[in-house]
Amino acid sequence: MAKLCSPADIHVCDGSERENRMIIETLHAKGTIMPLPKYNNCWLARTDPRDVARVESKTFISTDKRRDTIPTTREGVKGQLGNWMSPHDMDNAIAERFPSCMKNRTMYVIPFSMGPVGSPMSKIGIQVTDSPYVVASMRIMTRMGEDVLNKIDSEDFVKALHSVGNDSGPKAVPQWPCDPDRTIILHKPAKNEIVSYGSGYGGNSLLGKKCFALRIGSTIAKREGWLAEHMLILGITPPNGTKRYIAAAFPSACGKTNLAMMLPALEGYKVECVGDDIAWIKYNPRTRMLHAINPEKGFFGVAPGTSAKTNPNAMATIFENTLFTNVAATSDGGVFWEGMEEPEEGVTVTDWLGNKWNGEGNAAHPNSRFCSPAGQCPIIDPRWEDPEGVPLSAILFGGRRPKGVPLVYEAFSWDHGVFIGSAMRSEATAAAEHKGKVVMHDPFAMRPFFGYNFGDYLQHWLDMQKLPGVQLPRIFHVNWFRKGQDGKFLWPGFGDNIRVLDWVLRRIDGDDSIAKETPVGMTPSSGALNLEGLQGNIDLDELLSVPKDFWINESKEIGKYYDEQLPEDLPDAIGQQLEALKSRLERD
Ligand code: GTP
Ligand code: SPV
Ligand code: MN
Repeated sequence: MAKLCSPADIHVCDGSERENRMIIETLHAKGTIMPLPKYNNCWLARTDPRDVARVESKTFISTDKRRDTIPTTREGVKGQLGNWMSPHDMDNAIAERFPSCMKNRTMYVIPFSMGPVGSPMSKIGIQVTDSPYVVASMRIMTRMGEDVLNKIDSEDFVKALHSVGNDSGPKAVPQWPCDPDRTIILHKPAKNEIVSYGSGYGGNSLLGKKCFALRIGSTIAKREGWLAEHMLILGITPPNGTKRYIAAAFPSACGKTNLAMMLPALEGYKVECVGDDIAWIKYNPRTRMLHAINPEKGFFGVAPGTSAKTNPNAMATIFENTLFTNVAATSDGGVFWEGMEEPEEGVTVTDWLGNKWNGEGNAAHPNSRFCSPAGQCPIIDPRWEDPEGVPLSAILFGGRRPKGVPLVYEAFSWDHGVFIGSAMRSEATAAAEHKGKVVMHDPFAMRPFFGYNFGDYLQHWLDMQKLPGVQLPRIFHVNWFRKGQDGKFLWPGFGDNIRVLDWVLRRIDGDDSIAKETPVGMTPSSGALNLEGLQGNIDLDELLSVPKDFWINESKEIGKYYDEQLPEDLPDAIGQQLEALKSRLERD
């Protein structure tokens, strides 16, 4: 890589505190980050305004056969389930961008582990990068350094090459080099390789996250018989003391971090956080359950909307040893974003672009983030680094559905649950380059992250039933984002979501009296949700309703999606589930 990129210098990261101070000083001296003296060891980075989110359209998986990566679509239909590139074109894309791209820069070599070092569920990677911001972030997000390097005794690790590139055009921001016009994110599953050029932001550059833990991870998982998913993991202890773990897949910026750290509004419940973004899930022959680890070591969380009211546990986590990106700064050395408590009298705000903020427009970028050590979370689960992972009792799917989709419903079976995951849709958010609030298909919250053909992925999920003696988690769908006639959310969300989790737990316990059958699944029967102490008027009938016309349309839309996007790759069992939904709706 050094021969290709011609760096001025090579630094192999040991992960030490001393090294970290050196990296931070380098970033400070370059003007990439500024100190936030209001807090302990916190820093703010402002990116080039053209480099603020993941770029799905420039993200490719490279395999010999196109169909190994993406389903064959109907003639004339643009595929929405990932982008394929031939190995030849991938080589060319690299050759066009990387030669001498690190000239005058240091090449950092980052050995890192996804998952606790030494856990049988963990995997090792090495990322080469010319961005000290990436080094500082990877140190928070992964287990990085010497321990990991010492574990490497073969070629069995994921190889990740990253350069921010260099666009010296008129719009360039010197302290945040990048090359937006030529940005490209490439993956070669056959060789466990990732190559990323042109962006320093988030999932484009912290290659352990989406590129490794999800895209390459899902291909390894397919080969080895486990699952790599875009899911939070939490532990929940109800008043009866029986602790359970659940995982939940919501699309980007749809509430994973918030649910993973929730402060329950119901008395006597305890929620503890294992992870907020990614779960690696594997059958454990000892318990006969699926066990999950969080492969990450930090949170790269959405800042806007985070407040003492919505997410006090996040607020207690992120004001120490944190690297903020694209949030607003306050004149007293702190940070600010939309939804956060107002700054004190006399304190002025500088927006994420570095301009004085007059209260109009966004102070923070909607996809601005905090990058904080997970161990700082006051409710981090005692087993969050358990090498065996935690056993999953339930899996939730969910998204932003302003209309028609009830607060919660439960799948009739595993096949039905997999169907529900495949049919997930959600409003677009600022986490990627999409414009507007259009409702998009986002199956399993994985649309931007599949490492292989979605049809094969569905079959792999279905095949989990074949594990000998397996006790699979129950599957549910939730929607915190249904809106009333007035355009306001019908459900208070956040800490009150415990009321839904409570119902989920009681269903797992086998209480049949609290659910009623609807065409889409089992929903809470009248009076079954615990609404004790809930403020204000909640239109529960509306929240839980399953409008027939809406769902007839929805089922047609799902059918159209399958037919256009995977006419040849959809497993029969999923097609049958759609037919079953349609006939239940007819009967209704
Ligand atoms: P990624 O890190 O992009 O994968 O996002 P995420 O799924 O972790 O989303 P996160 O928890 O950061 O939430 C994104 C936005 O949704 C924030 O602005 C939250 O305030 C908001 N949000 C989260 N939970 C709820 C909820 O229950 N109700 C409402 N109304 N908003 C919520
Ligand atoms: C997401 O978009 O789902 C994220 C943020 O978690 S990023 O790391 O940029 O992918
Ligand atoms: Mn995410």
